[in-house]
Amino acid sequence: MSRIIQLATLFLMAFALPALTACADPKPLFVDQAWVRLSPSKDIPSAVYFTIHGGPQPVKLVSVLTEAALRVEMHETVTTNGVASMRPIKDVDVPAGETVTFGPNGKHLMVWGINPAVAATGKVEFTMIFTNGDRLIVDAAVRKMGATEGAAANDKMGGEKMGGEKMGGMDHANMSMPADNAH
Ligand SMILES: [Cu+2]
Repeated sequence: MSRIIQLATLFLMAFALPALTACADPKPLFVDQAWVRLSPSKDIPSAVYFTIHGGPQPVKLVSVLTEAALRVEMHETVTTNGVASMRPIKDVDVPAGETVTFGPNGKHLMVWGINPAVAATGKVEFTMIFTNGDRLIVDAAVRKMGATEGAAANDKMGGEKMGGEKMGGMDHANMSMPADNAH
């Protein structure tokens, strides 16, 4: 009987020890809550939002790649006098242990030419490259633009106002638009 208990104890230790070790490590750099606001037209780029959780050391996000689209750019929306304009950004600082949000009316990815066959699977895979050498594979959930999805997205963003549902007619090429239609 005592032998069985010993074995059981060994078993528990074998499973418990790795878990304890993992707890002692600082949290790694990771990305979650990634989603694509899929453009209804192939002439208008889609926007991608996500949250970066900083790891033990400060890094920069320097590049985002995907095989499922023609082009990806990192953008930042800045609102001045009620008019939002976007500019491409080269990299994004991710301080150690802090959260950086890519969200509506702020930083976002602008993605041109998402392969419709990939979008139809409900997710698009991105590779995010950081200055520490990390290459994180991130699946972004596809949401088509529309009232229902917009409301759901709103909930997920903590009720933050999103003006994006009406952006169908937006001309993205001039990189400037009313705040109401901003990303
Ligand atoms: Cu943009």
